[in-house]
Amino acid sequence: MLTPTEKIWHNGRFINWDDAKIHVLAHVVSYGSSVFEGIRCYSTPGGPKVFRLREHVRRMIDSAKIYRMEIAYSIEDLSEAMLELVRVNKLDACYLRPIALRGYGDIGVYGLKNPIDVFLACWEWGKYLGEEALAEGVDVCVSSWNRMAPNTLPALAKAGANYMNSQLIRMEAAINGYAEGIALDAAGYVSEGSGENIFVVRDGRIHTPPLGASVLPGITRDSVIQLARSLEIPLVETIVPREMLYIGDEVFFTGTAAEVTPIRSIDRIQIGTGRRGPVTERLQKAFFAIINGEAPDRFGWLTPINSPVTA
Ligand code: PPE
Repeated sequence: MLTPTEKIWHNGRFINWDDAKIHVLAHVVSYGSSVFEGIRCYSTPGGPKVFRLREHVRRMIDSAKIYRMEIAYSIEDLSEAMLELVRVNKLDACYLRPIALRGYGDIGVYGLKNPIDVFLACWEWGKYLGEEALAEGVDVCVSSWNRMAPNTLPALAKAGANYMNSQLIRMEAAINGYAEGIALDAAGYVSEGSGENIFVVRDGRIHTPPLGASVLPGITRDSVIQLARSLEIPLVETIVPREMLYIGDEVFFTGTAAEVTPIRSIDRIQIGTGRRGPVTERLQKAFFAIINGEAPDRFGWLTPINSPVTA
């Protein structure tokens, strides 16, 4: 479970973990009006380094913009504050959770008059789908719940409200004995997991649903796309029919929490050989070598916690 750290950043200053509270009538509690991020800081021989900090902060600002939330801090301000947060809490490897929410003020759906509160928290966090999952793969199902239809809840925004849909997917999967559920989009094509993007490998070619398939524009997804290109593994962003999952040679999830996790069965149908496949393994190795500081950071993905943030 969550191990508290000493400090949480709130609107520009550090407060104690236990003081990071909001009022029950804050807008977000009734109406789900928050945007947030999940970011990992990795331990490397060169000290703790944050993975793709700028891209995560940018996505949070984008999410806020979609919801007309004015965040009083720039990408640089928030990036700097997050590096300081990790330093202040004296953490090495950790997970960072910035959240912007509509706070306490008016009551009612409108919300534009309510203040925007920004909190940045971090804590130590292990593997998401289990330690074994990265090597062995996970057993998952196709969810009976679809992802949000276009023009309902915007999928490109990482908003708290979207995670009500994720919860339905995740709870149903868990109760039925699966590690995770894969949701289809409103048209019935593959979208993503409750908290991961998805990739299908067939005949040496990688397929992943496009942003129009109600997916979160995952930063790990983008990293894997960059890695595949540099390793010259063919990759296409394309509509993926459900049944393509079952006949894939390899299927895997990507996400900040899940990193690159192989899938060994879907709806109790074995995927490929029923274990991590060679393409997944190559991408995993390349990914972990960079984040663990064993290979050069050739894409500029890592920010040391002591480095000044530049615009
Ligand atoms: N889709 C969804 C719905 C999602 O929540 C995530 C991240 C991704 C794709 C992958 O995006 P990225 O992390 O940028 O590669 N899910 C975060 C939250 C999980 C949670 O349980 O909370 C995460 O992985 O940190």
